[in-house]
Amino acid sequence: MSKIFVDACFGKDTPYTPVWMMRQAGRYLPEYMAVRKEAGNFLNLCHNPEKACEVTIQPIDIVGVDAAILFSDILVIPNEMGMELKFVTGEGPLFPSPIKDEADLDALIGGAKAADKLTYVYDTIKLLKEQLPKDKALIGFTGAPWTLATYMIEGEGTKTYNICKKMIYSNPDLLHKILRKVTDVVKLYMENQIKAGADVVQIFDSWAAAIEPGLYDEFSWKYMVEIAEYIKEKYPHIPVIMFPKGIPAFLDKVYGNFDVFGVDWGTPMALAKEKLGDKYVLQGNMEPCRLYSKEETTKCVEAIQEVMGSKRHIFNLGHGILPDVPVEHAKHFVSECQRVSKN
Ligand code: 1CP
Repeated sequence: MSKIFVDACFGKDTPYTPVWMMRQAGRYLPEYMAVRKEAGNFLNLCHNPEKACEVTIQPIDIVGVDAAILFSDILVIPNEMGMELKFVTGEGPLFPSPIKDEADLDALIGGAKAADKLTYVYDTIKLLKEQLPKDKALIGFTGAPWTLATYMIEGEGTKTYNICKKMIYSNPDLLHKILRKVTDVVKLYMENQIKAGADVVQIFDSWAAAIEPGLYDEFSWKYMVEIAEYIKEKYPHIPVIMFPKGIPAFLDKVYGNFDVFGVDWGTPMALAKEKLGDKYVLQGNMEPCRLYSKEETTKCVEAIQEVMGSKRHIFNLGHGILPDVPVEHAKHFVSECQRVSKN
C-alpha cells in the first residue's frame, strides 16, 4: 500500500499535503503521561518496546497525523557509546561525565559495537511495523553529530555552548575526532533502523544555530551530508529529511543528496522555497506557539498553503510542540493542514 507521506517526500502528487508534528508523542497528551507513569521514568519508556510502540501510535489515533515518529531520544546514542545518562525531572538530560579530552573519547565504544547495542530501538520499530496502520509511514531519527556532541561535551542542555565553542576555536581537532566517531555510529544506527522497518529517516540538528554560518559546513553540515549520502547510496527508496534549526544564513550553501529540507519557524517559507524549493521537498514550518490560538493557527496554515500550493511540501511545525498545548488545538492544526491542501 502506498503511503501518502513517503510519496510526498519524493515530490509525488498526493490527495492533500501530509502533516506531522515534531515531538508529537509527548507530554501534551494525557495518554502519554499515563504510559510514562507506568514505565516509571523516561529512559525506561525508551527501553520498553511495547510501551514505546504504544506512545508512538498515540498521535496517529488521537491527533490524526499522517506519519508516526519512533518514540525514543537522540541521547540514547551517546548513552550506548558508554556515557552514563540521567534524565533529571524538570531539568532535562544530564551526562555526569562529559568528554573533556582525547582519553575520554577513546574510552567510548564506536562503530557497529555501539550501534548494535540499541536493540530496544530496533525492537520498537519491528513492533511498530506490525501495529501501525499500513498507510502510515514510520519515521526513524537521529540527532546530527554536532547536536549530539553539544550534550556529550557540555554534559547537559546549554544556553551559551561555551565549552563546545571553546573547542571549535581552540581545539578543533578534538571536536572533529568526536564528530567522526559519532558520525560512524550514526550511519550504522540509521541503517539498522531502516533494516528494522523505518520508512523515512530524519536528522535533527536542533542546535545548528550555535555555530557561526561560515563554520557550519565544517562542524555540522558535512557530517549530516555524509550520513545522508551513506543512506541514499544503499537505500535510495528511503527518504532522508534534514532539519537544521536556525541557519537562514546558510540556505544559499545547502548541498547534498537527501530528499526533504525541514524549515524551522524562523525562516520564511517563501525564502526557503526560493532558495531550495526546486532541489528539495520542503517541510514545515508553523511557529509552534501559534498552537496556543486556533485562529492564529488557521491563519498561519493558510499562509503556508498560499506559498507552497500543495506541491513539494509536507506540513509540520517549525520545531517541537510544547507540553502545555491543548490537545484540541493540535488536532485543529492537523485537520486545517489537511483541509486547506485538499486537491
Ligand atoms: O517525558 C519526559 O518528560 C521526557 C521529555 C522527552 C521526550 C518526550 C525527552 C527528553 N525526549 C522525548 C522524546 C523525543 N526526543 C522524541 C520522540 C518522538 C517525537 O518527536 O514524538 C524525539 C524525536 C526527540 C528528539 C530530541 N531529544 C531532540 C531533537 C528534536 C528537538 O526537539 O529539537 C533533542 C534536542 C533531544 C534532547 C532532549 N531529550 C529530552 C529533552 C527534554 C531534550 C531537550 C533538552 C534541551 O533542551 O537541551
